[in-house]
Amino acid sequence: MEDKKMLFSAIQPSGILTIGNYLGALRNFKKLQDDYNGVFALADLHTLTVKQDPAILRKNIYELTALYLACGIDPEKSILFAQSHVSAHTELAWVLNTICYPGELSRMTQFKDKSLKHEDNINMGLMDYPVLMAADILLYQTELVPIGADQKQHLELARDLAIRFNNRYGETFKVPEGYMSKSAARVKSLAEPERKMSKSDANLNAFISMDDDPATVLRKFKRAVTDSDDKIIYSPEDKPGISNLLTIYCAFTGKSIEQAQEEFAGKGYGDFKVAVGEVVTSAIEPIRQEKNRLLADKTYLDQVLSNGAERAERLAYRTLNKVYKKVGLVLRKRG
Ligand code: ATP
Ligand code: LTN
Repeated sequence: MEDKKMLFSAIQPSGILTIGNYLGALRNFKKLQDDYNGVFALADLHTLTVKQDPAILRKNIYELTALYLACGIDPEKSILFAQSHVSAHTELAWVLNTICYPGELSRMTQFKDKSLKHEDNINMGLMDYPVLMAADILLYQTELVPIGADQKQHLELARDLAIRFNNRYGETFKVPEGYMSKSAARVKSLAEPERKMSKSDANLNAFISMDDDPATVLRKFKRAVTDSDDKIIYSPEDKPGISNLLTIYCAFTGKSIEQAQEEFAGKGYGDFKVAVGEVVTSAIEPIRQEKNRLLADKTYLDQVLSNGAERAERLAYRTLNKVYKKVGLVLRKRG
């Protein structure tokens, strides 16, 4: 790989992604891959921490691979692969488990939230999730990790584990920094604009999925919850619905909130919602079509993942072997 800093990020193939995931994650990945050696994973093992239908998971893995590519991740420039294809991830997670304390994991916000949400399936994997995530990151001597605000605590743990390991066994891991894009919109639900837009929302009208066709996008925006005063003004406290639509409009057009307010001064919510629907459609429809084109060619997608895994593996085992040596394991002699 080129002499650039390493960047790692991952997305779980746990459903069809929303425009929130696109603006908060995928769109930034595409931009960052030019300045860094990008390593992008499908965090497929992480998805097993909540119940999955195997057939749907398999489909989602291909969907996400195709979506990564359709959003502009270049498999020549960056490494795109599935976490489960590189066993060094679970191997390093095991070693990191031995220096991580249960209290560090049981107090994680995501663990607490997901335990409440999935009361019938509070499993060890759900609790250990951040250690596997730390292994993902540390294997690649990563310097930068683009993440959403919800993953900040997990990144902090990855840093703590890296420092703890380095102190105990000698310099081994780079200590990664988080990257939260300032322009990354925090997209809210269209049905309850106080809450974030989430792909696992039971109400399908609450989110725009990257798989929604233009008619669906328009229909969902027309139904989006707004107040009744018909003024297009940004004020998240008093007008969360309209403010969210303004955020989305600006994120997709690159306009400032002031410019958008000016553009729609004197116009009603109806016109504005149609305009939001149009800018969103014109950005995501070509991606959707390209994704569907790629999805029809599973052989190509398998090949991309297989090449990615091979390249990822080489880097990952370099770090894992170093770790095994440092802790006193004897490396297997081959041949
Ligand atoms: P789930 O609904 O299954 O919990 P999610 O839609 O919240 O999932 P994740 O898979 O947890 O999404 O997140 C992938 C990435 O997408 C996160 O790191 C985060 O940066 C980004 N992201 C998710 N939701 C939003 C949002 N509403 N606005 C901006 N970015 C988001
Ligand atoms: N937990 C993350 C996905 C994820 C990740 C990672 C992100 C798994 N491993 C390593 C950054 C770095 C999520 O759900 N967004």
